[in-house]
Amino acid sequence: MADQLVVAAVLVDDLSAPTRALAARRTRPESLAGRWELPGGKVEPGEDPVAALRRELREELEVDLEVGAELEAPGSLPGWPLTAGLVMRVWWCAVASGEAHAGEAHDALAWVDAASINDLAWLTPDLPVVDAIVARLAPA
Ligand code: 523
Repeated sequence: MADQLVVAAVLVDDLSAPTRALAARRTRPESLAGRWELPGGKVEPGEDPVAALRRELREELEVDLEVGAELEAPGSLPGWPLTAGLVMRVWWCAVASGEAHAGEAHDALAWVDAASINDLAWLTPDLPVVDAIVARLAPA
């Protein structure tokens, strides 16, 4: 069976010169509660991945996105591997309208810079993505 695609946003303060990215702390399931993630979720059958990204961020954080370039996974991988059977694609994004608010899926949000991003307890599969982000954030 093909991998289930998950999409996530690196929501930054400024797409052309990012210094801060938004981390979100999960409320569920219990095994992931309290861990930080790049916000996103599963692509539904037949759904365009970027449309899914817009839908997830609207549902979870009440923001409309400006979607920038994809954060390419290393090598020839089609995306960032999560757990078995799940692969994640990630896009640089900015807020086009709205202000990010934690809804039911999250209980805290944090805008983190290169110096503080690794202070958070990230979901393990997000760690390689965080490394790639840090490498591209300008000092705040
Ligand atoms: N991850 C993950 N990192 C990350 C996201 C957005 C998701 O490791 N940045 C994992 C966590 C879950 C799976 O991908 O095991 C699906 O993400 P989830 O639960 O946020 O997707 P939803 O909200 O679409 O899931 P359902 O409510 O179950 O449909």
